[in-house]
Amino acid sequence: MNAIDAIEEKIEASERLDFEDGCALFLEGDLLRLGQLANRVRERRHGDRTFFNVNMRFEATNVCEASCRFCAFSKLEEGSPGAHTTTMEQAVEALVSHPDPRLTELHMVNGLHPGLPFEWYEELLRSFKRARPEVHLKCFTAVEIHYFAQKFSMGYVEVLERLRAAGLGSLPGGGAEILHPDVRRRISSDKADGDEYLAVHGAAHGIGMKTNCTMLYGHIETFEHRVDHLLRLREQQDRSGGFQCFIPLAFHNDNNALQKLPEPTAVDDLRTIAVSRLLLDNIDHIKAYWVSMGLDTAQVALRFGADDLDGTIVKESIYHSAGSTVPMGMTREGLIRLIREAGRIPVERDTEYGIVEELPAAERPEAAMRVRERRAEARRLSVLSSLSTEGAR
Ligand code: V47
Repeated sequence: MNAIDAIEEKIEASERLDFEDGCALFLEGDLLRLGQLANRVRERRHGDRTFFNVNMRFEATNVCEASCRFCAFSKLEEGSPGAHTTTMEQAVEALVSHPDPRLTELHMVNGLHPGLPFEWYEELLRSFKRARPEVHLKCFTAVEIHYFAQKFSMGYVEVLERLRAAGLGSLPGGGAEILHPDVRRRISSDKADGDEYLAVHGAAHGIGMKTNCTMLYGHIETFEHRVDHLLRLREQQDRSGGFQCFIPLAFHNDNNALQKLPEPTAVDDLRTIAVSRLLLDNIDHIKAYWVSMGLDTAQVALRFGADDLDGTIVKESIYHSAGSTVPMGMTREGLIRLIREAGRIPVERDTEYGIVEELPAAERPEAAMRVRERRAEARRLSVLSSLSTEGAR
């Protein structure tokens, strides 16, 4: 029996896969067979249901003390060209002027700004909540929480409790990069290390706060590092149980110190989604983040183990600074269409996977529009959405 046959038997018996299995899947697995296995597990959990949300991104500041080699978004110092820190008024305006009354989530990630007091972040959250109390605030990566704890001499739980009292709902998964110290030291040496990233999530789970987790792949790491990363997340989930969703993030190589490296291809994206679904047997959702892998690959990923596409976003900065050419945002209708054309059932969710609306499946998924027509439609819808955003300002 070859390695993949043995792994299939384990999957059929719902047995946990180990490090060697993970490496074999990356190195030996035929892509379509891998996709079938992951799809089986995905359908066991979720059937055809595929999740998305109406959300927006916001970055309060791109001033950052850390110097991650993959990052094209941060500016090291206040006052340097392109450095930006929001005012409270601008932040509230961005939320209030969001054109969609169905908005359920604000996802905020920031640089590690050396000059802002902790109270500034508390006031920012309170201002968001006053403006639109119904919107869930998924804000601050574990790296930011660790930075606050060090800078303001607090424990993780104290930081999280104070932010929660000001309106924080959950933590996004950013900042995981590659947890293995040999890689992390080389790409992001001056921020929370892998154990600290996991400890922040453990602290959040300990006080009943949900979080997501990520992996930045396709740069200097090996497949073994990826498997090691996934297993570290799985062990943390065994300990603390609060990860809702895993999001593999494909490296983008524009405007950063790693720009000589090629970017991962669609085959690598699909393989990574599939292996993640198979190894992470204790995390409910695998997200094909359409900004990171592109609309087309994200749609195919819905047959390779992914059950979530993330959301409408409106205006994304991290990937667009690093060369992404996907639209800045998608309309709700555009996401529904992508999901339906993959033959899946669109389910609009809130941040914590509460159901907002379960939509009917397409009547004839086999009559899907041709790819080019669909792309043109998605672009048209996203232009319409940016026009209506501007109109609302
Ligand atoms: O932490 C930065 C990554 C992350 C690059 O929790 C890059 O639902 C590729 O975490 N190429 C931020 N990746 C985004 C993120 C995220 C996205 C969507 C959903 C969720 C969620 C979380 O983006 C960073 C970093 O790992 N990143 N630069 C780059 N050049």
